[in-house]
Amino acid sequence: MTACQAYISAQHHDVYNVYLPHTGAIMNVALSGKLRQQLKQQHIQLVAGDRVTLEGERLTALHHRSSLLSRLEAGQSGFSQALAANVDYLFVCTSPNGEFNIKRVDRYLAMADGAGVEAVLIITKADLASGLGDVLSAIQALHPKRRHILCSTLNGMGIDALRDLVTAGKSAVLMGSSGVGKSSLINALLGKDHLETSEISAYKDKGRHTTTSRVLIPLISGGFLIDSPGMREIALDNSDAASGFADITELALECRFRDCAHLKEPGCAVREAVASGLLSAARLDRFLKLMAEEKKRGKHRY
Ligand SMILES: Nc1nc2c(ncn2[C@@H]2O[C@H](COP(=O)(O)OP(=O)(O)O)[C@@H](O)[C@H]2O)c(=O)[nH]1
Ligand SMILES: [Mg+2]
Ligand SMILES: [Zn+2]
Repeated sequence: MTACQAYISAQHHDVYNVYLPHTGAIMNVALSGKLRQQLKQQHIQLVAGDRVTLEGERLTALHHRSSLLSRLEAGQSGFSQALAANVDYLFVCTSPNGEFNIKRVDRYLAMADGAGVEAVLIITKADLASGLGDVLSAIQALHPKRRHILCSTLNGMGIDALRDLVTAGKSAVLMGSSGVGKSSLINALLGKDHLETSEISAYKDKGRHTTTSRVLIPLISGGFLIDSPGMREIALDNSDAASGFADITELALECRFRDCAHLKEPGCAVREAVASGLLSAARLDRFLKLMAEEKKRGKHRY
C-alpha cells in the first residue's frame, strides 16, 4: 500500500478530515489501531495542522511538530488541549468595536511566546473608527513591540500586508473571539467566499457562532491557514508571560532582592518606576496576575 503525507484539518469523533497536498484531495479517514494506541499512551491529541502519514484510509504516523499551540482544557481536568500544530504565526484577531481587551491579548501573546510562535496582532474591522485610537495606544504600550496590522474586509485595508506574511510558504492560525471577523479575513485573503461567515449584531458586538467542518485552508505557497472557533476562555498551559513584559523584567534586575515580588519589598525598582510614572500600575497588575497564574499552574498534565 502506498503511503502519502497529509495534514489534519478537522476531527469529528473518530473521523479525521485530512488534506493531501500532493493531489489536493480532502478525505475522511480513521486512525490505524497502532497509531491510536501510540497517541493514547503518549497523551497526544491530533490537531489541525498536524502532518501525518496516510496509508489507504488509515493514518499510521504523526510527524514531528515544529510548533504546538495549546491551552488548558475547560473545566478542572488539568489536561492540555492542543489548538494548532506547525504554524509560524498566531494571528491574534481583535476588533475595536468594544471587543478589544488587552488582558486577552496578553494571554494570546503568552501562549504564542510559550510555543515559540510569532504573534501578529490583527486589528479587524479597522473601518470602525471609534475605539481604534484606544486599541492602538494599548498596542504601542506593549514591550517588546509586536507586529500589528490594521485590516478591514470592507475596504481592503491590510489584506495585502497579511497575504505577504503567508505567501512565503508560512502557515498561520487565526484566533480571537467569535464574530471578530476571522472567517471574513480568510475569505478576503483567498479572494473568494471560502468559509461561511456570520452576521454580527450591531448591538451586541457579538457574532453568531458559525461552525465550519474544514478548519485548515491550504495556500498555493505550500503553507496553510487555520480558522478556529471563538474561544471564551484562554486558560494558559505552556505559556510564557514574562517574555511579553520585558520592560518589567528589565526593571526587576534593579530590585534590591533577586526574588522581589514587586509588592511591598524595600528597594523595588519596579514599584519605583510606577511611582515615578515610568510604568503604568495597570500594566504591572496585568503582569503580576499572569505570573501568579503561571506559578499556581505549576506542572500540568498532558
Ligand atoms: N465593519 C466590518 N465588519 C466586518 C469586517 N469583517 C467582518 N465583519 C463582519 O463581522 C461579522 C463576523 O464575521 P466572521 O468572519 O463570521 O467572524 P468570525 O466569527 O471571527 O469568523 C460578520 O457580520 C461580518 O460581516 C470588517 O472588516 N468590517
Ligand atoms: Mg468564523
Ligand atoms: Zn521589585
